[in-house]
Amino acid sequence: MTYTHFTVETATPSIGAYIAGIDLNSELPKQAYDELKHALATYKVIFFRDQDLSNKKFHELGANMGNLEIHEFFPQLEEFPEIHVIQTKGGNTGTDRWHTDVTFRKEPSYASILRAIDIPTDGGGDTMWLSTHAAFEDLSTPLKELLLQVQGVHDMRYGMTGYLDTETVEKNVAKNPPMLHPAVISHPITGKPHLFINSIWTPAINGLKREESEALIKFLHEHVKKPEFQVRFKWQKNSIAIWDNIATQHYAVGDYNYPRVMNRMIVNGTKIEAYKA
Ligand SMILES: O=C(O)CCC(=O)C(=O)O
Ligand SMILES: [Fe+2]
Repeated sequence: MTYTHFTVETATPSIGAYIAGIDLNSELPKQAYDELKHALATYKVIFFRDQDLSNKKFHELGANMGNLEIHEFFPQLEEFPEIHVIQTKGGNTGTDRWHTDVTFRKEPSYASILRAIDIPTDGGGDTMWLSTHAAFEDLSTPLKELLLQVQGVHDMRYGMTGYLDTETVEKNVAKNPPMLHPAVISHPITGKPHLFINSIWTPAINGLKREESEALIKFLHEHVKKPEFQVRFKWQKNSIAIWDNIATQHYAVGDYNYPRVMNRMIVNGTKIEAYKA
């Protein structure tokens, strides 16, 4: 596709693109957002620099990308409850693990929009993403064929234990019981296969013997870490990243000691279907 509302510079062959020549403060036609959605589906994560937006304009960006969710337990702006405030001090944040967000839901969120409000002054606090399509394509044919036949277990308790108190974990698990998703999903827009197993929420593969499941899960959690599948983004004030949640995994690098503040919006869920070879 030729983009008419902005320029695109590819970050890596697998994933990521820098979008420039667009001012998100201006009144943009629907076509500009259609192009952004196309770029998002193509590059899986898109990056913007120097977008000095009011909360209203930031919210407008989100609303134009899709239906926004209000998250159960993240603090939010009073005026725009869909804008969540994520404050972390580095170290053991819980998001310093490769993951796809909320895969314990039947319909995990489709996209996330993150903007830097206050970032470490001495470097640190980058975010990384990987393409679950590239990770799948890199596997051998027999292993691909096995994965196409099985489902992953997605369990909130697995991801939250050790990060939240037992009462909070159990309250949330009661509302979100463990869920099965195909180990390889078909992307709802591109139709491409994506590995759908992640290290925060997926403790097991259904249908295998326990030892087989443990060995394969361990292998897959390591496999996705290949640098060839990844991109790393260094934040600046007024940087924005939009990622396709179900086409990627991400990792918030915890190498800082600073009250890092981000705003986040989430575009609501999308139906997950198995990839049919
Ligand atoms: O803080 C970040 O860079 C990303 C944290 C994260 O995992 C998320 O926002 O879903
Ligand atoms: Fe996340």
